[in-house]
Amino acid sequence: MRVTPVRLLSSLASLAFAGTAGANTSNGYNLPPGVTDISQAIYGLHMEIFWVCVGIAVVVFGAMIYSLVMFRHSKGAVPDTTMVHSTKVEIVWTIIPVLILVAMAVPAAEIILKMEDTRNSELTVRVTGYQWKWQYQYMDQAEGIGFFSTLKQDSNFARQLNSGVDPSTVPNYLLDVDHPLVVPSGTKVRILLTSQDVIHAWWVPDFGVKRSAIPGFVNELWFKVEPGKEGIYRGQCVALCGRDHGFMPVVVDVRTPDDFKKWVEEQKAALKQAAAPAAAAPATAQVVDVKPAG
Ligand SMILES: [Cu+2]
Repeated sequence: MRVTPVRLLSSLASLAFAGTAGANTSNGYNLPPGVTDISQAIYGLHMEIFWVCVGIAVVVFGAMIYSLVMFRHSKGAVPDTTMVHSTKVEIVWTIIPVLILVAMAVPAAEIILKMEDTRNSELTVRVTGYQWKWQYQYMDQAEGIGFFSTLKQDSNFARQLNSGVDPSTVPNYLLDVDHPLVVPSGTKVRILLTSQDVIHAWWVPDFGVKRSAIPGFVNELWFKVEPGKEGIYRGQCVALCGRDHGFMPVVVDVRTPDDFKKWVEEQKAALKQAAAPAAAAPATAQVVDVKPAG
């Protein structure tokens, strides 16, 4: 197969798309701007720093190329040795990069502080990583609701060796789950993140959040999806956690606060119904249960 420039470009583009892991707001070439204040601040900072880098490259390479062309040997240029070990030059080319770094560190630190501020959250969800699935347990107004979130059946079937299924025919292949995390928009959602076995990491690119889930530790993160940006957002486990690391995606279903309230009521009603037969069991069964052993 001949490698034409067009073919090369298109395969590079598909690589870039593969790297975005289902991010809804990414164009495939850049970070996704995302749907939260934090993700947009991260994107803005990333672009600012990018243009600083472009500026530095233009100045440095411009001076270099200009010097190479204008003062080349064939033009009879004579090396100027007066600048070697010049204290003045050393000071200037130390101070300028330091100033640039400090100027970049200030906005970066501001955003990091904002990311770490989990105060005044309105909904907390405990998220636990397992080989190879996620568990979501709600607190606050959705206390009592909890479930496991595992890879969707069609993806799980298609991924098996010799399944005979073409993965490209499976919608959201390896990026869909049976039970997504459901959260309300316009609400500060705090995630308490841990793991039951090995280190995992919870990542949703469009929320600008990614943190390790470590056994024995609880890490915090938060996000607040802007109203009007409801929808399905996808991410992945991003800490190599064993054989099926690639098969424990993260799916977040963002709904309006009203729809979320409805969902919570439905879940609670279902929980009550599931508990009902046990409560209605004959009293004799309970007597047997409490009999002391021996
Ligand atoms: Cu994992």
